[in-house]
Amino acid sequence: MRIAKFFAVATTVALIFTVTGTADAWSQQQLTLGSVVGAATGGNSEPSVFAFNAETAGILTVVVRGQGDADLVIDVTDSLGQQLPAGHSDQDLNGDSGAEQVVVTIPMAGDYKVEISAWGEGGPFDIAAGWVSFPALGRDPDPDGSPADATELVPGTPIEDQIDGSSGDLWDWYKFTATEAVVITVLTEAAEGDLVIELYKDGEFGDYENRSDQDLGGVTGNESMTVQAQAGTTYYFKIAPAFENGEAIAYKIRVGTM
Ligand SMILES: [Ca+2]
Ligand SMILES: [Ca+2]
Ligand SMILES: [Ca+2]
Repeated sequence: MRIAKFFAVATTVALIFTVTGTADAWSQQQLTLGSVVGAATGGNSEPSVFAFNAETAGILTVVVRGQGDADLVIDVTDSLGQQLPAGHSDQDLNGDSGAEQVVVTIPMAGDYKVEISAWGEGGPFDIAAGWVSFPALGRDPDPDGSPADATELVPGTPIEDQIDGSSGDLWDWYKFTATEAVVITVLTEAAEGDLVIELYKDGEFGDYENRSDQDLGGVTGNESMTVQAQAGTTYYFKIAPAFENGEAIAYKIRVGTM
């Protein structure tokens, strides 16, 4: 009996250590709904991360108020770290750099993250969140709306596609796997609409490595991105509208290597 109890305690302790050890950031806990909770964030690279599981589509509200001078930022992302539309707040409400809030449409059931980070030094804050289940807001996953579903780019094979925010097609993901060390260039052309290309490293889909909004030749949809690719590495390219206004943008994308 005593031995069994000891093992139960030992297992629990082991589980706690396991969970702590695999947390993907400075701290991670479940997002508390309906009440104010105290927490703290480290600097910019040590966010406080709250996990949220949505069982339906709906509306998530997150309110943060700093307890000190920290300049806080809210980011609401999907499980891969992609920021959701309207999921970013660094508004410094009423001139208070620690006062942030968002109202985010959660488009489908799944795991999401709320990250509270800080510019410069972190500090303590209060966080409150509210959830309204709203299944009618749900939509099917966009076929290339996630890096996990990125279309492979092949030299010599241009692809014609479009973005249409009004139908939930907010952006398109592409990828290129370098089999040897090469220089790869990705180009977009669009007769109308303003596009950007963002470059991401595999597994780090929250912050881009590089971004093109050069409007080549004065054409707002014409962009290029050049990468010194390493052998065996996959590079991800997100084609997105420069402005979240829901405008449909038809474009052509191609990749070249040298
Ligand atoms: Ca702020
Ligand atoms: Ca898309
Ligand atoms: Ca552009």
